[in-house]
Amino acid sequence: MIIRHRPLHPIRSSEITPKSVFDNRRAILRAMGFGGMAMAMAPLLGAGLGNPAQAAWRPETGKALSGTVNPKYTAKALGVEPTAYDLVTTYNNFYELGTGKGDPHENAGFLKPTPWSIKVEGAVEKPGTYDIDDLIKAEDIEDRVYRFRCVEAWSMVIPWLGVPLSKVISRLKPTSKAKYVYFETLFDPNQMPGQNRQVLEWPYKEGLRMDEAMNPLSLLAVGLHGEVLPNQNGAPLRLVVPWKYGFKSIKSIVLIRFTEKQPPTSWNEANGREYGFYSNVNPNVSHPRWSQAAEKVIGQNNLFGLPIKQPTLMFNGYEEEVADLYAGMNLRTFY
Ligand SMILES: Nc1nc2c(c(=O)[nH]1)N[C@H]1C(S)=C(S)[C@@H](COP(=O)(O)O)O[C@H]1N2
Ligand SMILES: [Mo]
Repeated sequence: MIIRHRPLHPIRSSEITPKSVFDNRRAILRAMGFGGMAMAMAPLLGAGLGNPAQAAWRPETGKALSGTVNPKYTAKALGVEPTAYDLVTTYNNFYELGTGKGDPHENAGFLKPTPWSIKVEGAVEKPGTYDIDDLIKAEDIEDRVYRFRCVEAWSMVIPWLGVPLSKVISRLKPTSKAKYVYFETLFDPNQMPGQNRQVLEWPYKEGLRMDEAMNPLSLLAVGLHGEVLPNQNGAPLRLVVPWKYGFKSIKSIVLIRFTEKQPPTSWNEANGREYGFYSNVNPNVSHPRWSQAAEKVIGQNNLFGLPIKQPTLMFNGYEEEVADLYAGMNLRTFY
């Protein structure tokens, strides 16, 4: 979306503690009995969300994670192959970890997704600070393959593991005043070195209208390609709204607020003429600086090694499931 920069820090992923060493440390701590401490604290954090004593479900970064396959959203149902793991995890937009496509992968080691808590506030009956293990229930995790379309006119197909946002919201019980839900990403320049520069007003913010949030397509992702979510993809918890441009899918969420008024969003705040609140994928409405009619398919090249382009679909192909949300709205005005 903006100019390219050099990676922000000299530390490479390879210099970060190897996973085997890390796993071993954890095993030693567990053997010493420290593992039980998290269990003892769970009831405090989980108060109000039922089954509070449930053990932490979340494996460490890079470990296998599975979910119930949702037959509506499989690669077969889409008729396309998922984008390779290496591309999904090395070609990223995550400005907190750098503005170049390779920076988030390079700087991923700064982010510490464990422990992680999420503050819930505003027009809601069950506000509080929840540990991720209490907010996301293992048995709710689904395996869903979604199309993903960035506003920069490229696309991927990503096999997510996540919980329908509607399930989490229903348990938190928003009041009748809640018309929108607003999200914020972590603000911590030590974990997110990109925040040392004011490329956006930090923290990153996004929001949805309540009916968009409650649409069954909206997902809170905790994994991809059968693994715990890699840091560069927004660990440990990020939004996925597949009928909207990628920037709506906010990463590394630490705050969920239910509001009466339409909340501010980062890209709209940065440039309201180019990025609206709705940001529905729409091949008929050009971005002021480029067409949105087609998209580069990441990972698919032609005989000359050039990226294949394909036509962009209305609502990114999810028209049947979401068009009703915008009945009567002029999609040129509400872009
Ligand atoms: N916090 C935060 N969330 C973010 C972004 C970001 O810079 N910071 N980039 C957005 C954009 S523009 C896109 S296209 C997607 C990219 O998600 P991916 O890297 O997992 O493919 O994340 C979105 N969420
Ligand atoms: Mo994007």
